[in-house]
Amino acid sequence: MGFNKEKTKKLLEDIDDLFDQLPIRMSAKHKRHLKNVVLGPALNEVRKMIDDSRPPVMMTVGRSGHGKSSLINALTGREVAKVNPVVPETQGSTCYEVPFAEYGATWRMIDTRGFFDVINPKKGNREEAEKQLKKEILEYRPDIFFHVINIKEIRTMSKDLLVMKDIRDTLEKENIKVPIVTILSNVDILGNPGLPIDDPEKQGQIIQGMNYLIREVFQIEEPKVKFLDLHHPSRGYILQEDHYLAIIPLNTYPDNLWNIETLEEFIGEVLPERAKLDYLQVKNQTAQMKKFTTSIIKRFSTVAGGVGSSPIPVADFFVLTPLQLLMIIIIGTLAGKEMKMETAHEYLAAMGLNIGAALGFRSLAHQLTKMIPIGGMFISGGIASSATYALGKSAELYFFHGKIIAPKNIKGKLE
Ligand SMILES: Nc1nc2c(ncn2[C@@H]2O[C@H](COP(=O)(O)OP(=O)(O)OP(=O)(O)O)[C@@H](O)[C@H]2O)c(=O)[nH]1
Ligand SMILES: [Mg+2]
Repeated sequence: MGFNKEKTKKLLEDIDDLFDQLPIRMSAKHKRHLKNVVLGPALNEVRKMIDDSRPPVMMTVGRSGHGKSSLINALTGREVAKVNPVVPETQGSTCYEVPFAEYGATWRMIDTRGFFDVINPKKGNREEAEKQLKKEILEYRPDIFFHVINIKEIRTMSKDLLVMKDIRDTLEKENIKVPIVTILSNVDILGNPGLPIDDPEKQGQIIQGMNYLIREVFQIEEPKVKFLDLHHPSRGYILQEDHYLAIIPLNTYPDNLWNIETLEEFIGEVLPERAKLDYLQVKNQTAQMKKFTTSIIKRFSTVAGGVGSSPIPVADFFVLTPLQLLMIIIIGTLAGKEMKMETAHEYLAAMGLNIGAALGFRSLAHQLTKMIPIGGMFISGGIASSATYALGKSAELYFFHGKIIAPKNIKGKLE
């Protein structure tokens, strides 16, 4: 599974070869033209998607023992960061490159320590902490930032929270976005530790904690709050007027994880596009992946429309098949299949096409064109693009939902 760079390179070369083997009678000049306007841009699109993508960068801050390392482990699902080690006095960070070999993805997790432990109300070391932390932020440029606070100590943390807000505000003036999520950890031991987290009494205490933050610490009088989960306010808020400053309560204790999925989903929504692929593949979030798929289908359909600059005979519709096969494989890969030709075979076979393992590309291409609704003698750009769109949607329904709906029965059009 996954888009590792080597596999992508190989697949793009194979697709390129396929184009050269196309059984078409058109002139070499025309064929070259189509390669330049249709296949070339599609291959570049995929190359760019893979080359541009980079690991998501996530950073934790917070007081010692509040659960920063536990959060990193809960998110990655591994023991990446040491939990509860002997407390050293130095400030600084550890950067963990976390490989997910099975997806060809990597995450960069930065576990900081000590910044806030120096903020002492009497000594007032706030400036020093702020300066240090800014330096680290500029060095690592996190896509998202987790300020971890033990919910039981929330009433003594206002200084830390305001420091974070200050840092964010000053960096934003310099056009550096620092999306902060305030994590309220240890909700399991809030109130009566014997009660389950979903107990109404505990839920009420969690909500009180979040409201306290908003009203007493950030001093927002009439907060416009969006619940991250409509049916469960206790699962977290986004402060709307405050540029997705989110508050998410969690239990990151390994045996009793609670609400991690709300945070995971939120991360998937706010990461920059380039960092999404590596994140979403690992987290396998169907809703976000489908958004990605939709944009791929649209791009490929638009590119397929490029044939229209010179309408081609229906018999030569083959020219689009390398592009369409590539699209099918990409959609399959986004849904968790392997990035190789067999993934397209699997889809075509599921659609009832006769694809024996021994069949060569020529018959594969032929079968594919049979499935696509086209009327008339010539294909214009519009038809090429709507046919490609229908094929993409059909592949999406198959790979993401296991539904078998032929492209000609796809409703809805490319907007
Ligand atoms: N019950 C409970 N325990 C937690 C939770 N999060 C962390 N812990 C425990 O709290 C202790 C400290 O957690 P760490 O993740 O090491 O905290 P840290 O912020 O990384 O601490 P430093 O590395 O010292 O700065 C460990 O024993 C964790 O198991 C939580 O949500 N619930
Ligand atoms: Mg730690």
